[in-house]
Amino acid sequence: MTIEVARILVFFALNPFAHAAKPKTIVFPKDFKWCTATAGHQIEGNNVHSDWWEFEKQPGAISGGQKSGLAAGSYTRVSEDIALMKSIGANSYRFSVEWSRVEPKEGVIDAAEVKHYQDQVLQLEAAGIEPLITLHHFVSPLWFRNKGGWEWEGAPKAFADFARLVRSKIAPKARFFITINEPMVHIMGGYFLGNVPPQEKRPMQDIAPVLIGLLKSHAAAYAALKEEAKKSKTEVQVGTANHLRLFQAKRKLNPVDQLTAQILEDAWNWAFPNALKTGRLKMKIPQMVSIDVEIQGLRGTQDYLGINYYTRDRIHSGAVMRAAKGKPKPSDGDFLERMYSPANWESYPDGLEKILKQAYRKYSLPILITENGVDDATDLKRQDYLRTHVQAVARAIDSGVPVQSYCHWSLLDNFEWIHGFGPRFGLFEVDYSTLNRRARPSAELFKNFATQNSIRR
Ligand code: IFM
Repeated sequence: MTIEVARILVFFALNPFAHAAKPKTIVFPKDFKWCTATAGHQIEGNNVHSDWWEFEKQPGAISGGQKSGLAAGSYTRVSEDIALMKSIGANSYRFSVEWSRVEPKEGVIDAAEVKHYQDQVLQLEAAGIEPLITLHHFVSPLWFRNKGGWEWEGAPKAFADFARLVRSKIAPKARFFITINEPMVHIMGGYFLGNVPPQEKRPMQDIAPVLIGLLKSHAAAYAALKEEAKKSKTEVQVGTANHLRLFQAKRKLNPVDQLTAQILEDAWNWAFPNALKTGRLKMKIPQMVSIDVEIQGLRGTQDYLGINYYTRDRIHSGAVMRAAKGKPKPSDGDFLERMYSPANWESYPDGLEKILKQAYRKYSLPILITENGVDDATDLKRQDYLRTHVQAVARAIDSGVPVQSYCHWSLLDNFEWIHGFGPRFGLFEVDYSTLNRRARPSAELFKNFATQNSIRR
């Protein structure tokens, strides 16, 4: 480089007006995936062989005594839902294959259900929509839960067999798989808070065997998917979808709040993907949990990092301590409850940009945004939420983070777990009395981004 060229470069780098010359539009990579996301139990209906179906029968399990029932009726509306995706320019769809439908009893495969999902995959492929397939999205077959779930010694093999079947019989060309959705949400809800199946309230230290079983099952499914792909000389990318939150000190300069935020971030956000990177599960929250264990076959079992991002948490150390002891003050707002209540989630798009950059620094892996969205029946908040979060993704990409896809949660309104049908996450509204779908204005906005493959900053 000549001195003259270097001088010009330095001039532009330092010149405060150089920003004005920056393009106002960020273009996404040409093979970027614009995706919508759902999960079987939340949309299909009649998931009768699952632990959630059983759980919902208990009075008080779900807000207002609701049940998933027909959900959004998607099981019988596959073509209609694919047409909705097509109408908004989506070129990828994240959905789950319900294990309890395909294997309603241990070792018994339901051929009609296999065919159902095969058809769904074929229809997606014919529509030019790439499947991103989740194998476990909070829901297990009832028989699996009764055997002991992730703690059952047969869990890794059973889950790997299911993974193998999905790749070989249902989606032999699918390139992207998510083994487990939101492992930390799943485990904390089911085994610490105890408000979802299997409804256990254990001391935090005693979640260790479940986490270990889950990690072993993930590793076994990863290996099975890779083997299947190798047999058919195809490629497959496998990872997990992690619910990552931005943890920040509530009192910015308070060192105890800062430390608490850091401890929670390490345990909640990173312990799981770190384990997939290193093969070692390490989790430490003083006086609550201390795990440090090596897991065979786990190291290097993520080809990309899947991120579900919704919000940030402002951490007040006192409130966290009280919540952990189960004695929150009314003024605290229960920190853990809040994590499970989408109605209270703050829109904080800068958090997504920060998390993307941080995740890339940590793992140097491609990133898939596997969920992002907001509960909003009016759609007024959603339009702003969608625009500002896609802008945050664009900024991250512009600064060099290899984000490959953006999945909006959700394609359509659906059964939001313990909150029932109250929350509305859909780009398409569902009228639950008719199961008719209607586009919200955000659907048009999504379409603009997807078809132009760009956004104004
Ligand atoms: O609906 C859920 C989804 O199942 C997992 N991630 C968060 C979403 C909104 O709460």
